[in-house]
Amino acid sequence: MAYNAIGKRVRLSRILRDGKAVVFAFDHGVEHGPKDFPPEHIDPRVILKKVVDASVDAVMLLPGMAYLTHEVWANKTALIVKVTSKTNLRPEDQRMLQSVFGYVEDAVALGADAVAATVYWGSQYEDAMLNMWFSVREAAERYGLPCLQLAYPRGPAIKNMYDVEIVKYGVRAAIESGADLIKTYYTGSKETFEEVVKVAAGIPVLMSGGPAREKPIEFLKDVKNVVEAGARGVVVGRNVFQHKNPAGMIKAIMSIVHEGKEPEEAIKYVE
Ligand code: FBP
Repeated sequence: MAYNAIGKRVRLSRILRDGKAVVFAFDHGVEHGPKDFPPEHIDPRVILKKVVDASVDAVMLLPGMAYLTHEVWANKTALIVKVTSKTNLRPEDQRMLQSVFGYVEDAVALGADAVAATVYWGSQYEDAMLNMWFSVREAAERYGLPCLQLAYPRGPAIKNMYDVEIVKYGVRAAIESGADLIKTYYTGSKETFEEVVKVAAGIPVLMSGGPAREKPIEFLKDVKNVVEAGARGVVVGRNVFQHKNPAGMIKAIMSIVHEGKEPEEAIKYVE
């Protein structure tokens, strides 16, 4: 086996320690702006310390954020460096495109365990996003870094991006484009998500968190459903950093993903 194949395997196992993972996504400052963060979390180190101390499996950060906060996460959790992004300040017709936001070499230099890049399948800019994805993947392959694809079906022809057939299409495209890990939308039920996991054909699928739910128990039920459907975990941001008890939310999610707890038991971490 080539050196880089070993490297990929070693790094993946640092993220999926028991085959599953809870990843804290914290790239929203660029995609949504600082308005996403409650005042107590405007200093990124504060929220990152809370989730790292709660033993989250990995954090997903843009390169500059990984640099800025390294004292908080280094040697305590796995690191996924996301190298694509966009702002919502762009003209609306260009928001279906992410741009280069760093390089695989930056991820390597920062000590990352994986790189992440978004593809908006179905976007009018799909071609540009695929060029970006394949250049990220090519470099990551050379360094033995696993590639997480945020496989998000979005575009003018997509009426409902949570529709199971649409999500399955994105997941199929993700595996055919060489993703090592796939982050995608919850399709609303365990049964439909089972279909999504089947389409991934063994490539680990992680549920994307989505906007913060009014009732956290509802989010925990979604987590339970996807794990029972065969997902390997979740990549969650807003449902954690917009909750008044982020550490408790991480522990609750971890207890479902890693220990198989029921949502009604898990919610006790935040009550
Ligand atoms: P959430 O759990 O907050 O949804 O985070 C996941 C994520 O994909 C982030 O990585 C990303 O910044 C954001 O959601 C994108 O949000 P939107 O759905 O508004 O594009």
